[in-house]
Amino acid sequence: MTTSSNNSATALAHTNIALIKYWGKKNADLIIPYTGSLSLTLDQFYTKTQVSFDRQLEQDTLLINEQAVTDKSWQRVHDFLNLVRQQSGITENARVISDNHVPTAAGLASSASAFAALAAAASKASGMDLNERDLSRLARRGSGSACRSIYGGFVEWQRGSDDTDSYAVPIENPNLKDIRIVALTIETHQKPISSRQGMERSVTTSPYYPTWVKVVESDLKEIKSAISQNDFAKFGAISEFNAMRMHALTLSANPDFLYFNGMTLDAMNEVKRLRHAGVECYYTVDAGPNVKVICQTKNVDTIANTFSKILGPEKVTVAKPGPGIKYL
Ligand code: 2P0
Repeated sequence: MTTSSNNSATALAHTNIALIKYWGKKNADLIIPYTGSLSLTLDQFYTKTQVSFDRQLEQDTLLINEQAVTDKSWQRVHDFLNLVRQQSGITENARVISDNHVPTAAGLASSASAFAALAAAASKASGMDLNERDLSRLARRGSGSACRSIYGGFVEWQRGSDDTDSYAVPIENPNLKDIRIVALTIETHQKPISSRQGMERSVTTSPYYPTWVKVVESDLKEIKSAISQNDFAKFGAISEFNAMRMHALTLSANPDFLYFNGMTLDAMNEVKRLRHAGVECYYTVDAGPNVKVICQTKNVDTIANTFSKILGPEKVTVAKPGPGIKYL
């Protein structure tokens, strides 16, 4: 008979920032996207999760940063564990202990690192020995962007068409190595509309959605060529306009919605001002008001200092490319 200690595993996953955004599901149950996407895994921000299957537990339990969680986050984790139980044949409930080193203040989403770490720890604790591709497929079922956090560096999520062929792959031998992301905290409050709801509304009501699906195809192709040619200007420009194309899907939805606030626009203008002054940098924005500045090492101090003066140094975090999943 197995004991709980044999059914325990701990994994660590870093978060990622999308340069070509994922925005819209073709299949919401399986989380199959309409388009591919491309991201950079970041070094500083990660989630460490321990999963222990234990037959003495009456239900799954979830502790995040030492706080017991029983709300809809618990439900989402419970649903995910059911999937792991179904795939592995294990029947025990699980104790999940998660430490999130993705400060809300950094304005980065934690669901990518959270579900990547959960997928790795839960699958291992259940006795499954998944390869990276199958781990990416499993993480995708928790949160789409999590499938990219299995790998370090530049990662492409190939949209595929069903559960078997929708997974992330690392970009092999990228020539574009000298990348830094300066994460700016504009606001730490919960967003008014979740990514999940926002995507669905964009898909079902924006008249521009079919065009988005078309342009992402070419944006992906072009950004991969910029990465292989070490063309930072092209890389930054594509990242910036792809993000704006995504946000155009919120403005054109019905009812419309917007993740930016006034400070988001100010920060975007400041990035443009710096760029015109010869400090090469570009912006990207996810489903929230926070701005991430894309730059190279040579300009990172100038950019971080400029925004530290505007926002305060505690609102400015510099990140580098980070590693893929690790078991502890
Ligand atoms: C991305 N975002 O590619 C895009 C860009 C936000 C903006 O993936 O519904 O938490 O769990 O699959 O992955 C955020 O959405 O969504 C996201 P679900 P997820 O990173």
